[in-house]
Amino acid sequence: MERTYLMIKPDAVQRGLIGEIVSRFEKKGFKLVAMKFLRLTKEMAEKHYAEHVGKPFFAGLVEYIISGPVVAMCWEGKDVVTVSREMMGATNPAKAAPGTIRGTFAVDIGRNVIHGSDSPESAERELAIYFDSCEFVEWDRSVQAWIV
Ligand code: FUP
Repeated sequence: MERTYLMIKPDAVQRGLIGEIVSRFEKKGFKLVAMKFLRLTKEMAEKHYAEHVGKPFFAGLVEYIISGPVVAMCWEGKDVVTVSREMMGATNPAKAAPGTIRGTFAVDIGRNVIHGSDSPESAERELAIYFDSCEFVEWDRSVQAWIV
């Protein structure tokens, strides 16, 4: 089954949005298989955002992502990479559709509430930054019975 890496960013944690965001993915029918509350080190942040090294927003992005704790999660399910990005809305919250997570809770691209992997390959790379293989929990969600 496909997996993705989702991260509730420091602005959302500060604003008390953890429950609201987790709830959306639970209700959709995805399965939580790993979860951790942590503050990123600068090294982790630079590894996570390696593709953006050298871009004008890189320093500010790293500063923001290490500014407070985040919720690191692995979610599993059918087409979870694509569907979770649809649920998140566009990277720039000003362009995110109403009702999406960013469309509902954010206005600034530099404070956009949540991260989600953009491909299954990115998901595996990112998950390895945050989790050891023994931290992924195997369990059954009864909801899976009605997903065909
Ligand atoms: P996403 O795949 O949605 O995480 O978006 P990107 O990989 O393109 O960007 C990563 C993060 O960099 C975004 F969450 C927001 C931030 N960013 C900026 O702050 N300014 C920009 O111009 C582009 C991205």
